[in-house]
Amino acid sequence: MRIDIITALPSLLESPLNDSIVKRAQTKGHVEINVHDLRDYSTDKHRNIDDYAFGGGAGMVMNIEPIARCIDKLQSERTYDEVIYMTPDGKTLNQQLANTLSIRKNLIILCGHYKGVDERVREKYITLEISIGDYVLSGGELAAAVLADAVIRLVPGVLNDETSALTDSFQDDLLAPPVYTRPAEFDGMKVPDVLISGNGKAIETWRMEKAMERTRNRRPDLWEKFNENQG
Ligand code: 6GU
Repeated sequence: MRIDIITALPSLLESPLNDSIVKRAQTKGHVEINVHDLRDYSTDKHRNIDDYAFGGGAGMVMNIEPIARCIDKLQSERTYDEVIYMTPDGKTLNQQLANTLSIRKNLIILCGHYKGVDERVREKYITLEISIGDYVLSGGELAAAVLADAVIRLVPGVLNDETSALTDSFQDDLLAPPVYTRPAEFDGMKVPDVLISGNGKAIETWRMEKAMERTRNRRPDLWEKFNENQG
């Protein structure tokens, strides 16, 4: 998979994409991430990428020209499955959307900033608009890092048995069960006996029960979905 991220603030994306699983995915060649500084595609000598909104009002609007030059160049080099715009009015990201995107080959992610991008960018280029939840961030960069992380860890080959996505919360509409490690007792608090029993079948049953209990208590909305899907 190849991801091209277009941003006016490339430094914001550096550390989230260069650590842990996302970094290993790149080192192992499962994913190639290219961050493009929108100012490099600016047409003016001050490297401006935004301007006042027609009709007035507070906040700057990102110009279409630098974005168009950047996307046109990328699309002349290869075909993209989606051109994604990160925006609070997009479709809310969930595990299902992350799964869908994880089997795509080439993605462009455009990070919005200030009051957003000129509407004509969305009309001409954008095929998918994504939000990461109902709250407002200063820009799309952190949202793009969240999206990239959620998608990349699902790319076939990125996770090993140890980090398997199969037991993640949400993967089957259930939250994950509690986990424990050594010591077996801390301050009088004991690890549940079943986990030390060596009885694989009993452990599996316990984890399923706890996952269901947790989902019922914390996320009645997910619990309903889970039960619908059990047929
Ligand atoms: Cl994608 N962008 C911004 N600016 N704020 C957000 C968001 C995106 N998703 C949730 N809040």
